[in-house]
Amino acid sequence: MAIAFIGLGSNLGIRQVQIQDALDHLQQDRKVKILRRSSLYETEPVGFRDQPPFLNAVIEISTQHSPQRLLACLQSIERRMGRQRIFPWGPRLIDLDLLLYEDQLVNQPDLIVPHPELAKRAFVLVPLVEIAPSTVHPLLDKTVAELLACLGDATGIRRYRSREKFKHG
Ligand code: PH2
Ligand code: MG
Ligand code: MG
Repeated sequence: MAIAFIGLGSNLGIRQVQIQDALDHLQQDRKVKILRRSSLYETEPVGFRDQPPFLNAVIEISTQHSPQRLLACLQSIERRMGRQRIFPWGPRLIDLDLLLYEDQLVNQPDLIVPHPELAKRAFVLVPLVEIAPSTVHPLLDKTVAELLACLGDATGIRRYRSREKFKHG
């Protein structure tokens, strides 16, 4: 069993329903167990700014899938949920990103772990720190709480639904 962290994002349609649907899909996978989930955060778009605000969350899972297999599962859920790649960094119904997988480093054309943007993105670090502050980034050798402190600027992130409410729907 490996511990992994997954980032969820949505900025089209009924965002909260999409995030919950993605979690339901993941839960149906016998090789994935969701251990913890963060609150839902409403976040200003980063990168391409002229698009609707996102809902973001992070979950911690234990899994028997390899990183590559887990990526394939996440992409399959995105496809089944009808995600279309409009353009990179553009609006999306659902985005499932593999952020961390144990302390493994993966560097392949279709998969880089830890997620290369992890340390730069408050919309990932804030929910990640909420559920697992002492997790160490295996390349930067800092905890995610330290990375968030280094980033300094967590403006544009607000709690949308607390962890408890999110959990029970
Ligand atoms: N995802 C992106 C680009 N920009 N901005 C926010 N706030 N949240 C996201 O999930 C996000 C983004 C590309 O994956
Ligand atoms: Mg993403
Ligand atoms: Mg993605």
